[in-house]
Order: sequence, then C-alpha cells, then structure tokens
Amino acid sequence: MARIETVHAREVLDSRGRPTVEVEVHCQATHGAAWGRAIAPSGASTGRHEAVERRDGDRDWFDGDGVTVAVQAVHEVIGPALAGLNVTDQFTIDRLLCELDGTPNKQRLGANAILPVSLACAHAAAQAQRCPLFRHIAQLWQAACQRATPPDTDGQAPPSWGEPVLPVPMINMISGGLHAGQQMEIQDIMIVPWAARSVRECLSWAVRIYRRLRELLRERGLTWALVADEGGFGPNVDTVDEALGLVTEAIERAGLEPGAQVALALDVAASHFYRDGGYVIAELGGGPATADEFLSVLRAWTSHFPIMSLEDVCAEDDWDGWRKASLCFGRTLQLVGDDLFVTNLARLRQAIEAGIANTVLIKPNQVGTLSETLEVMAVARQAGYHCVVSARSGETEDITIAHLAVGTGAGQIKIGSVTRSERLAKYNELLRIADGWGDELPLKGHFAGVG
Ligand code: 2PG
Ligand code: MG
Repeated sequence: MARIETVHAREVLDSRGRPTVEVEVHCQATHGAAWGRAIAPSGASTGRHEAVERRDGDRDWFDGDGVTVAVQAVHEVIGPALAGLNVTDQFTIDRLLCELDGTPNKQRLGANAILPVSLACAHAAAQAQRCPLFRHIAQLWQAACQRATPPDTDGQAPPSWGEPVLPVPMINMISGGLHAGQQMEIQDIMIVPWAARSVRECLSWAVRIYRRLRELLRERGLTWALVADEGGFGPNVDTVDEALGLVTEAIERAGLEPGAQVALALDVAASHFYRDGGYVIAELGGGPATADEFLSVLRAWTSHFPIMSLEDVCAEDDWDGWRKASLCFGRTLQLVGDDLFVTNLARLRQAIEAGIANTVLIKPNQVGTLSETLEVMAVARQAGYHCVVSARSGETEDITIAHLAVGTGAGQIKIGSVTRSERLAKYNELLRIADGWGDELPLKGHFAGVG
C-alpha cells in the first residue's frame, strides 16, 4: 500500500519552447516515501478527434500557449481528490480522473493536466514496489488484456505480441509537412532497422545512415543543416519520390541492404494535405485528387522503395478512402492509423468492424490516461491489430513511453530521429533497460502485414 500524499504541477517547456504540464506525485509507502514525475507531450499535426489540450489563451503569457489553467486544475481539482488513494491502483485513479473531468474529450480539466498525473502515479507506484516502470506497466497490461478478452474466446491461441520485449524503433530521417517547412507534403520518412539484433545495433545503423544522408544532401546542394521538429532533415526536395530515393541511397552507402536489413516507414499524415475534398500533392499536379488517384501514387512508392509501413494514408474522416487503402495494402504492408484512431476506443472499434488498417499508433496524450491507453492496446491486440508506441513532435525529457513499449511488448516504437535530446532521452532509456535487463528482454519487432 502506498498512499498519495501530494500532487504538485508546474509549467515547464517542451522541445518547441511551448509550455506544458509537469506533475509530481508523492506517496507514503509501507517501507518509506515514493514519488514519480511525468510531463505531457504535445502534437503539431494533431488529429481532430484527440483529447483536448487546455491552454490559457492569454497573449501576454507565452503568446497564449501558457498552461497555467491546466496547472491550476491539478492543484485545485485533481490533487485533493486523489489524496489518500493507493497509488498502485492505476485503474481506480484513472477512472476517478475521467469522472472528475466528466467530458468525453477531457476538455474540462484538459488532457495535458490529466495525463501527467496518470503517468506520474505509475512512476510512483513502480518506485513504491521497487521495480522498474516497465515491470509495473507489464502487470497493468496483463490486467488490461484480461479485461479486454471476451468470455467466449477462451482457448483461442493468444495473439502474437504482448510479452515484454525491447521494441524495434522507427527512426526519422526526413521530415516534411507540419514538422518541417511543408516543402514536402508527407510528414515523415523513417527507417526500420528490423534485421538488427539489439537496440544498440539499431541506433548504430541509424546514426550511420543519418550521417550518409547528410553527406548526400550536401553533395546534391540541398539544405541539409536544418533539422526538423523531430531531429530529421528537412531538405528542399521537389517530390516525395526524390526524398525516398535519398534515404534508400543513404542506407546503401551505410553498407546496409535496403529492405532485407533496413526497411522504410512513412507517416503520410494525409489529413494535413486533404483540402477541398481531395489530396493536394505535387505528384498529382497540386490540385485536389481523389483517394483512388492518391492510392496509385502510394502504390508507385511502395513498388519502387522498400516500404514496410504506411501511417495515415488517408484523411482522418475519409473512411471510404481508408477502406480502399486497406483492401490495397492491408495484407502486404503495415497500415497504421494515427489521426484516424487518435488512441480512441470508439474509433478503433469502428475500424475493426470495417476491417480498416491493421496497426494503431499509440499516443497516451491523445486519450489522456494510462489505463485508457492500455485498454486501446488490449482491444487492438485482441482483434489481431498491432501497436506502435509513439512520441509527439513536441516532447520533453520524459521517458515513460520507452517503458510503455517494453512493458506491453508492442514490438515497435516511434520516437523521432537520432538527434535532439528530447528524442535521445527515450532512446537512452531503452539502452538503459537493455543494459539492465537485456538478458530477459530480447529485441523483437512485431509487424503487421509483413513476414
Ligand atoms: C505523428 C506525430 C509524431 P505529432 O503524426 O505521428 O511524429 O506527430 O505529434 O505532431 O502529431
Ligand atoms: Mg502520425
């Protein structure tokens, strides 16, 4: 038993210099004090259906981006309600957080107030139990999976992921869209070093590819020194095709085999170039194109380049486009929904029913609590979907998602590139976990639609 004594929040800054909420939870445990700390991240290419982030809107305070209202909500509403609860009882805490807010999208207190409380409780609970966070999350995950299992599925073979493992990272190399200068419509070109044998080897390959890419960009006279929001390059390419060619060549120059050793993953983030009822992209002449026309462009990319994963191939509410994309790619590629699902159970259920996508991007701040995040993952797993645990483009030194990916055995994590400390904080935490528990935790990717 570890009782919550105080919940303290403060305004801190994220990687874009925007305010966000940090929370500390202090408890009294049987064998002494325990505490935990967590910080809310923040997206740029946010989905329309995400839980709400509360900001002050006062122009004199961080240009309106301040989060003092959210900090106040922690001090005045959340802290007093949580005092005395057992910090290890995450499901009760998170249920209470949802009740205190009382809205479906957390707009009263703000997901940026609620999430760091939920995660800080998990950190404190792990400390109270004297175990690493991923072990505590693994316990919660088992319970979430049991809750998500319908009673009539007893005896069925368990889906292929869920045991704690170290995840294979998707590592950002080139950014476009809202994460860079919008010079290229799609948001991320990432590498997946799926043949590497350890997290260290994944990172060693990624750094080598990143450096070869920088050399290539310099040789081609493309602006290479600028790094985008997630630490990748934001070169002035004319087309996505050109950018895909550059990353593939960088893999070769690094002495690695594109496809067999290192595959590509794209975050198309199509909602952000969906205008006037169509997809506006240079490859299609820059006018609004239909989903069918856009899918033919995607088909060309996937046949010319070693792409294994496509995220947000259609706009968040273009269910018809998604249905077509799922028929086209769902069996052979990993088809990830981010803006589509926004880590939201109702939207995931709707997609499962319709056979749309095969993988869910998991961002805890899109839904607002750890328990709801685990519930979405458990329902996804039950339906045979895969999960990629993901950071946001606005990040901090918070490392919780590294433990979330390991504890749930998701097998994949998306953090950003191999530069910028808010990204490296998470990679370094994976390295620490691998160093401490690597003998018990293999590096294991679980991918949908491939192998
Ligand atoms: C995404 C994320 C992370 P953002 O779209 O997948 O890359 O971006 O946090 O801006 O939503
Ligand atoms: Mg995305």
